Amino acid sequence: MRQIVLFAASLFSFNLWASQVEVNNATVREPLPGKSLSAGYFSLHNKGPAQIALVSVSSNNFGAVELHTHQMIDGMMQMTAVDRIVVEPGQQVHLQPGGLHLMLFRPVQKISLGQQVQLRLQWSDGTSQEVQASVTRIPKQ
Ligand SMILES: [Cu+2]
Repeated sequence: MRQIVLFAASLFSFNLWASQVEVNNATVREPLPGKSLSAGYFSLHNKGPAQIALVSVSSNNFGAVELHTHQMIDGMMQMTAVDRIVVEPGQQVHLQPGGLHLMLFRPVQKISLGQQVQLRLQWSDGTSQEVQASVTRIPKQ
């Protein structure tokens, strides 16, 4: 019994150490027929005392993942890559259609509706965090 309690306590402290950011509503869009890229979304909530930035995302399910935003360039809405997504203490940042998003390239296998996609988030403080995103036709937010 005591061993179980100790094990649970160490898991809990590891989670606290691993990240100060809560990740919610992670979704990946089902790729359109014949397309080998997709978009991903989630909400980030910085519950820690310091600014933190998402610096990269990787996935076992995709060959490459980029951080993107939409920007007005020469009067046209275009996607551009961003280096990092900063989350101030207490702040929430939403990745959503028309704004910040993940761009996922080259699925390793066919990505189908209802499937879970693993995402590994790399933070500016050197920690990383794994989340499961569900494959949906329409994002949750
Ligand atoms: Cu994009």
